[in-house]
Formats: sequence, C-alpha cells, structure tokens
Amino acid sequence: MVTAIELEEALLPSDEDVRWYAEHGWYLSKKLFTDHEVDTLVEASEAFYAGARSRHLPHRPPTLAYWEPSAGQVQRHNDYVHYESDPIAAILRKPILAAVAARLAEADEIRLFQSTLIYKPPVAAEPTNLVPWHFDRHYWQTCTSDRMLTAFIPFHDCDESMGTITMVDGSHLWREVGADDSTTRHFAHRDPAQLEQLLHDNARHNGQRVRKIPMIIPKGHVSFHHCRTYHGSGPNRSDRPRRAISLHLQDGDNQYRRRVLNDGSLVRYNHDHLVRRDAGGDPDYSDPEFCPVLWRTSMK
Ligand SMILES: O=C(O)CCC(=O)C(=O)O
Ligand SMILES: [Fe+2]
Repeated sequence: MVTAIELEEALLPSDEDVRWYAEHGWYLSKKLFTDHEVDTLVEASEAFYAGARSRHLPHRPPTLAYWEPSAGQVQRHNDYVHYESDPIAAILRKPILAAVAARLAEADEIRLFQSTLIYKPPVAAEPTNLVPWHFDRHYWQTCTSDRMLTAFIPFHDCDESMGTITMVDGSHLWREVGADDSTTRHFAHRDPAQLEQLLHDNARHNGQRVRKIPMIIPKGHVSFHHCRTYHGSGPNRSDRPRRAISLHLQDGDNQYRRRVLNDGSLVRYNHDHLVRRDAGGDPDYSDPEFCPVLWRTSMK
C-alpha cells in the first residue's frame, strides 16, 4: 500500500528536476493542490475583493499594491494577502508547496516573503494586463539572498490565451548590463518598451538570444521561478478572468541588508515599514507575523 507520505514525496522535484531548475531558472510542478483547494482560492479571493478581511495591515506602506473596487476593470494586485486573509493563507501554507521550493532552492528552511493576489480581467486590449519583462530580485535589493524564488499559482488551467506567466529560459545565469537605480522600481511604474529593450541588451551582452517559454499550467500545478529569471506576461484574450497568487519565498538564510542608491537615499521594501526590528535595529525578515516559516527540512 502507498502511504500518504510516499504520495507526497512523489510530488517533490527529482534530482534531475533540481538540476533542470539550476540550469533553466524555472520549473513546472506536479499537481500540488486538489481541485477543491484551488476552488476555495477562487471563493476566498472573491470574498476578499468584496471586502472580507481576517485582519487589516496596521498601515499601508508607500508602494503597496492594493486594488480596490474604485480602480475598476484594470489588472488587480493585492500584496500581503497571506496576512489579510486567513482562508487564503491556510492554503498557501500547505507544506508540500514550500517543500518543493526547498528542494529547488537547495535550502533547509523556506519562509514566506510576500504574496500578491492577481486578477487579469478578460479584456483583450486592457493595457494594465501586460506584465513587462523583469526579475523579482530587482525589487528585493534589501535582501541578502540570491536563492529566493517565486511560486506562481493560477486558480485554473492557465495558458497563453489567458496571458500566462512566460519565462526567459536560463536568464537567471546572465550577468546584468545596464542596471541602474531605476531597476528597484516596480514594473507597473516603468516603460514596457524600455524593459523589452533592456532584456534584449542583456541577452546580447551574455552571447545569448531570448527564448520565451509560456508556462502552460494545469489546475493545481505551480510554476516556480528563480529570483533572477526574467519573466513577464501578455494580455488575457480569453473570456474568463486570469486569477493567481504570486507567492514569493525566501530561504532561511535571507536577511535584510542596507542598500543605498546613487543619490544617497536608502532602498526600502514595504516590509521595512511593517516588520519587527532585529537586535541591530534592522527590519527582521523572519518576523513570524509577516514572514512565517513554511518549511524546515528537519520537519520531515
Ligand atoms: O502575473 C504574471 O504574469 C507575472 C507575475 C510575476 O511577476 C511573478 O509571479 O513574479
Ligand atoms: Fe515577477
């Protein structure tokens, strides 16, 4: 008889999958969530959009993404959804998800870093639905770790017609050119054409061409990407909303670091306005209220 533990182990990336991720910078998981769990995410997100909160953020940090109904039919982003919605957090905390991340990142511990609830309305020409090329490490310059990664969790089968997440294969291994302080700004505040150009400049600098891989993600499966993998996504040309959560994850070693821009100003991530301080007075990225531990290998 197959035990529950063996079943779950079969969902983990194999050694070959881990090597694949190291080489390509992305990985499509097996079915980690049941249909029921995914359907619960749809219901809980609709409740969230209608105003349901388990608790509110104590205050809104300056660059918080926070869609509200008054913004209308644009792409919706809501950060800290794991903090504000217990029904959603309960599913995001499913151990197998972070166990997969731990294997990929080759880390003993995985903590939640951020979660963003995302909704692309089914409007083919909606400009805000486009996610320009970027990599997540740019937003996390106050982090010490280069092993952070993101789990992209759609709430349904997700393909190109819905504007699924698209990876630039192997780009996490590139050396970056043209990086300046503007890379710390979120893609929603930058010019997409300029970002497309920057992607191609980077490929050329590394003697590579841009290979775009749209992730075809069946319901319950999860797409993972390394924090230096370029990715983006296109319009939602389907007749249904594209619903997802981007779950950003940190390895146990990640910590805050001071990062000063050329003009002398300090880079600040939204956590820096919310989390507790460590012994040295710096933001503590292991504050269990905002950045709970999701997996420790010793928990196995
Ligand atoms: O919504 C998308 O297609 C991209 C989301 C994203 O940038 C991420 O998961 O890091
Ligand atoms: Fe991203």
